[in-house]
Amino acid sequence: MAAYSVALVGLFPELTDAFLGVGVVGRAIREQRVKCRRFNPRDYATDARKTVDDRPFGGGPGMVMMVEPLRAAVHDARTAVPEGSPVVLLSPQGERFDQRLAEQLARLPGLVMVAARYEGVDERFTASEVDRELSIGDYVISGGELAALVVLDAVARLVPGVLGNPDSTTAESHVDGLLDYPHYTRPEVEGGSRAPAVLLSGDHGSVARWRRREALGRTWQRRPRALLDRELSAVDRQLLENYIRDSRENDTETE
Ligand code: 9WO
Repeated sequence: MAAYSVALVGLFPELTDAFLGVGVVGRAIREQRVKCRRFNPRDYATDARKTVDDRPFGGGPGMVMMVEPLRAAVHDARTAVPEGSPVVLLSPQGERFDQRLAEQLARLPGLVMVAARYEGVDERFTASEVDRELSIGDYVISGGELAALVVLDAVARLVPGVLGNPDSTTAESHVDGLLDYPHYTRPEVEGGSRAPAVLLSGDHGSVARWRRREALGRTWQRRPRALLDRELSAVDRQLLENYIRDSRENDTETE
């Protein structure tokens, strides 16, 4: 299997080191299922001071990342990834990144991801070099590096062989549009609260039905829109009705 190739373009490559060394992503890199190279626009600055930013035309606070050092870094980054790997700018103005997009990106041979700093990049860089802009959510952070790592993590997990057991992807939040079910471990009673008896029953069918019911119920309570967007099977509808009935009974008991 060819490795999934990622090139990260940004001013603070050392920010990504700890993350790329640990856990599922760290192992994927050690096993060369995912390759990650970094390109620092500062290394491509042409003046003696290594300038990568300048004052915004029109005035105002802060600095803007200049086109040329970024463009030169992206050109080298492109040579490190296969043909057909898009250039992605992490940006609050971008399309919202979600599991569906992660699956779409994981089907490509690789990615170039550009992390901005300061007040952002010159719009002419975006227009000439960037294929798509992605946002991880509507909040202000100081730069694109953390967003690039979020995208890299979500995509790397979907690369074949990265998760040993393919089951463990499908059990998690969002993969089939549902939230995850609740988890419990020892002790059986914690602070007066007992873990659900069904999970200790050893009855795998009942455990699977209970988890499905909880996943449907929590999605209904916390992401009602996500349920409206999908067609439920007869079994799922039954499980959800059962959950809703139970939750209404519990409501009236505490009234
Ligand atoms: C500044 C600002 C000012 C007024 C109103 C909204 C505003 N948003 C921002 C802003 O997010 N500025 C960026 C912060 C400038 C470039 C560096 N920053 C950044 C954020 N890079 N990448 C992100 C980001 C955030 C969420 N998802 C992907 C990338």
